[in-house]
Amino acid sequence: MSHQVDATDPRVEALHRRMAEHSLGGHWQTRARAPKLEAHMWPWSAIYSCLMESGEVIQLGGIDDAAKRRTVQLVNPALTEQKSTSRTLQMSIQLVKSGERAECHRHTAAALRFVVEGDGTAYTNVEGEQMLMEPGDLVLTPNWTWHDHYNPGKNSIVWLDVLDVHLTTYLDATFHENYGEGPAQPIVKPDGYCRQRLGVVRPRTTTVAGQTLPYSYKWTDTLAALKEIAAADRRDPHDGVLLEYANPITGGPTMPTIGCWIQWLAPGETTKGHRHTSSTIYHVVEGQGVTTVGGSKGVGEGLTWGPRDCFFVPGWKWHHFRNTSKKEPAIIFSVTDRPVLESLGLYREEAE
Ligand code: GTQ
Ligand code: FE2
Repeated sequence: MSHQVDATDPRVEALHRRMAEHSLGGHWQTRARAPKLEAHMWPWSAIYSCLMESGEVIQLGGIDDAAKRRTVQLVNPALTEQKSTSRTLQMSIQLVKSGERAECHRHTAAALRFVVEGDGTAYTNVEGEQMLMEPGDLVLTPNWTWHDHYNPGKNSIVWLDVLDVHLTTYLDATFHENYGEGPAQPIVKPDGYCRQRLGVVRPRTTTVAGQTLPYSYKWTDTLAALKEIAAADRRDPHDGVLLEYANPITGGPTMPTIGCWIQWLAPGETTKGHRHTSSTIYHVVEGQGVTTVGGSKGVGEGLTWGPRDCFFVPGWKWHHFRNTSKKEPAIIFSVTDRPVLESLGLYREEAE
């Protein structure tokens, strides 16, 4: 026997009214649901042309200005109010032109940069360490670390920013502080300091502080690992050769809230499908292919991608990859909220 609630019954109406007056509600009453997220593609051509136009039109501002950073944000069509890329993460593309400085601050949102374009002369200063940025490098700016960017070179630099700011905001834990002593913190540690101190071959004096530390992963090391492991044919059925940027101290995820991964699809490779509760934002480093998302196993919407395109795969959607080139590998960088789901006991996966 099923019982329906008749919301037009005057007694039910009266109850609902009285409850609302006291800021109360009934489990049987409807409520707004968060929008369902769909896969989405941001072609690099659109991102890049808007970013270059912003370089002409938007003056990089001081620390208190709206344009204290010059970024173009990837906005999920279902999350336009928050201007958010996924429910948890923000991916944006930042431009720092020759001679420009983005002034020093820190925030509780954790951030990272993945370099797309540049001549290796620009740097981010994280907690006093000069981290030179070459294409493919990954630079971590963990929660509450001071950071400023400077481009002393002749050419512009372009990188991806990823922040967990929507998660910190959801938790009412977003805080921000400007550096009080000028536009930039002094450089007190040379480039490479973090790798000398925390790399896998390191001085015995390294102390394990427990918190996430500033770190920079060089592209030469990442690419060498990808090539070696691809040559050894150590592949994941769902992602090709899939490598995690491990936290050098804990061996765990890149940061507590953001996992960074790099994957390699061999020429012509098609992966098997799977789905998991974490969501992922991808950036193609090189190559071309199709990611099929949604529907049931193997059938869904095809996202066709080429170099530098960015795309989003929501949680719990089946997806698989195909490298459409018969000659060239495809390399894809990605960021995921998987560490959050895992640490809360909410990570779940189904696979073909
Ligand atoms: O470069 O410090 O995309 O604070 C968003 C917030 C970049 C940054 C973003 C930030 C930064
Ligand atoms: Fe920042």
